[in-house]
Amino acid sequence: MSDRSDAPTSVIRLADYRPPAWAVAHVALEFDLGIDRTEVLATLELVRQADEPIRLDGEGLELLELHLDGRRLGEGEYILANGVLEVGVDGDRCTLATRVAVRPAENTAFEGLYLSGSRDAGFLLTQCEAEGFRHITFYPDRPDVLSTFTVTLRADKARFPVLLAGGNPDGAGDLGDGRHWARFVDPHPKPSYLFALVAGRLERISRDYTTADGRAVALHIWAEADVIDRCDYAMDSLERSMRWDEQAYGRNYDLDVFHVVATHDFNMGAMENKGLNIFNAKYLLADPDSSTDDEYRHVEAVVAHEYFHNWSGNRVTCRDWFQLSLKEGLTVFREQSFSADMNSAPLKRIEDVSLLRRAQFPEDAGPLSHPVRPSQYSEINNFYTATVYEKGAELVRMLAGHLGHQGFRKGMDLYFERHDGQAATIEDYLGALGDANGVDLAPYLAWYGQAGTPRLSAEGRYDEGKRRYRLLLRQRTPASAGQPNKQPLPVPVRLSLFDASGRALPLRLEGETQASAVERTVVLTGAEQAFVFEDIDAAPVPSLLRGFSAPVILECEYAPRELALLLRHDADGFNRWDAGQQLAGLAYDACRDGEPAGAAVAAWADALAGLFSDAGIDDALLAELLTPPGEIELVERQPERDPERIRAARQAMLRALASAIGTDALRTRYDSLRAQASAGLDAASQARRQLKRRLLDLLALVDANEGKALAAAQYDAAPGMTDRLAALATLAVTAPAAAEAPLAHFRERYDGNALALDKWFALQAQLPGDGALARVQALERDDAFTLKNPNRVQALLGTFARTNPTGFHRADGAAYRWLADRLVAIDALNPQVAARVATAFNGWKRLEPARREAAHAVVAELAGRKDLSRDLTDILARVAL
Ligand code: 0A1
Ligand code: ZN
Repeated sequence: MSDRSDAPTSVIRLADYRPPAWAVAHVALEFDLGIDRTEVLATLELVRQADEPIRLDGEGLELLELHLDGRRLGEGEYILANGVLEVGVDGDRCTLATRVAVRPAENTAFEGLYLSGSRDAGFLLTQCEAEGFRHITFYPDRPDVLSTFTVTLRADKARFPVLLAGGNPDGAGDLGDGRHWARFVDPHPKPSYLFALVAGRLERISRDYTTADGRAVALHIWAEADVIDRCDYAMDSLERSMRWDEQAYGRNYDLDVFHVVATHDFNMGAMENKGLNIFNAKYLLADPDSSTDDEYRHVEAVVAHEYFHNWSGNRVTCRDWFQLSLKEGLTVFREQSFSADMNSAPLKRIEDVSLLRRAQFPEDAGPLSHPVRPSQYSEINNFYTATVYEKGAELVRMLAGHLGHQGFRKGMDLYFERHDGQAATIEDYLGALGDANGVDLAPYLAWYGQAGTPRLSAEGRYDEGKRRYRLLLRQRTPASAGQPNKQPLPVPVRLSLFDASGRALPLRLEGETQASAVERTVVLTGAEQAFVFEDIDAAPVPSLLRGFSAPVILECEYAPRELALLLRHDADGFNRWDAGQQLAGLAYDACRDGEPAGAAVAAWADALAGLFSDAGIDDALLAELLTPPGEIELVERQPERDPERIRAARQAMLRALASAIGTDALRTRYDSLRAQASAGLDAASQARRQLKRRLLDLLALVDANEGKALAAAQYDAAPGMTDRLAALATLAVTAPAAAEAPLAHFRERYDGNALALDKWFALQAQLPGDGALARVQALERDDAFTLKNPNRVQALLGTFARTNPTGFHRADGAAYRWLADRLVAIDALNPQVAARVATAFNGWKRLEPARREAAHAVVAELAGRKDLSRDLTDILARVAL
């Protein structure tokens, strides 16, 4: 567990980076595994790099023995203090061996070696990123120390029949005393954070795979017996990922075996340990009866993400944790491209940008704002953020856009070739991409160092006499903590111009002899720049930032009819949707200001009503178009946040939409979709379910009685989880009393299915209104609730605090006080989870005064405590600022 905050917390700075004083040429690890006590013998072959003593990190370890070149060292021959073991050595090479004991069953923080599940039936596993390895043995626990590993596991054969570690198998056998052993050798040098082992009673599914370069690989997915039949989709996803990485990036897998393991006890989504990926069961298991369509897509995406790390992260790793986005932003981008290829590309883009706006923009606008490459941290676990991951992926996307498809591939090839087996930096990455293409990408480095979301303003002026259209682009990034003055960044703006009939115009910039295309990218490099387009016959409507070509907030004063035109005609699926979102924003403003019959509302609702009857539009895209920005994104549209008002205005605009389409039309379409209901996973079936859900919500909003009847019937007849959960959610919002029986039915039907129960908790945690807190408190008393399981905590507390604005931000502050109390309790068990839930306080400064005061009192009180973990203290200290 992390230090309590009364221990001195130190700030780590990028500027202080120094290469390691000792390298590890090889490490041999021997484990004698037990649930209560495990002994670890680590033999390190060390090679001097600088004139300094050997310093090894170690936390919570009981040191049993220490040997230097075969000689046991006594006290006085080493120093052990503040989590560092220091040994002075004369020569340039030595062998240092430590034997330590650790206590897996007591490890509730799930960092290092821990127990998943019960003492009797559970299994042992490890989590080492970012600094978990130091909880297993003494080691230079930093990503720029790469070594080959030999790992020997010994354990009771009946209790731990399966023994796994990363690398190729290198022998196994009986020890004769009821115990057995297995050895693994990993020939690829890796840092300690990629080490993993798993031991226990697990079942497996397997598949043979042959790489493009001819290597036979055994793929194994391991899970506990009761869920092993839910791993097939993950196996299919793994195979698709491996093939795709060969084709898209020329990357082959590089060991003889690849293991994937599912656990219900995991702090994050999954972990890319070399040759032994470990997954939160939430992102590995899938079956139609208990998983939604969204969850299937997430399984595919996370399996791909972890697999892609084998090159972007493992073969080329990070020099230090400031470079985290080097592997995470790049791997998210690779996964996004893969998912776009496997599914609908525009829908994937819409999903990813929505996530960026919902999670990263608010993070970047509040006190936790930080650059994609932070310059300092006090707890690295708190930097696995939407900024490092999602904004980081957007930066890679801009670089890829700048170089073009082939140029980017050439650059990636050079990056992997040049830095294979190394720990690299963002500069190395930009250098390789640039060198392969003969261009200088250094200007993009500023994106990595500057926090905050740039505002891009666009102003068009048409000159009828000269038949010219002048587009003036300006950028400005608001000040953020520690960065009062921001510099201009290179902002690629992909654009088209549309005439009044919705035709995209050929584009010729001033000074050019010929129009090149109807879409092109201009790059704004300074604070402001004008782009003049020639031969334009009438004032055009610009479609800007197509495909979301840069992670900025666009400020452009469109008339509602201009957005309606884009919504109807834009060929860029993303921008078409985004025009609808912008128009919805205007409609929302009108509803908030008490004008639900205003022109903007009519423009939005009528445009969508027109699309609704357009047979050519895809069901899934239509479902997205019919969904205005959520309550959390809408917060950005007012200076002070009052969740009740936001919700009421959003509901009013949805009613206007339903009446513009007409309830008869909604009902007819809903009925026809219901008649086609199936459990099929094909895109068309998924799209129908998504649209059906939107229609059910709209119908229920207009007529609660009808909504109640339809939702209840849909729940009873649902062929799979997507329809079932959607019906239950609508019912619970529309007719709480009528939802009681189905909720109880669901609870009983899925008793023992942890992931389905998480959805049951999460659904109820989202129900709006004053009764929300009492409901959540009652759910805490359910037998299935526990603060020890991260998924359960996220499902109930995390969902409530992050996605239930009217419930969490109730005016009397009671939910803030309750959450503070729980944070203290969670922190004593699992600091990482407590810290993540605490980020829900991020936006407190933007609340209206009464709520702001209540939130501040709670945050300040918590931040002043001295008995909390470093993880939680770090978040609170920054949020309280
Ligand atoms: N590298 C993993 C995510 C991860 C990060 C930290 C963890 O423990 C603190 C665990 C997993 C990924 O990107 O999938
Ligand atoms: Zn990752």
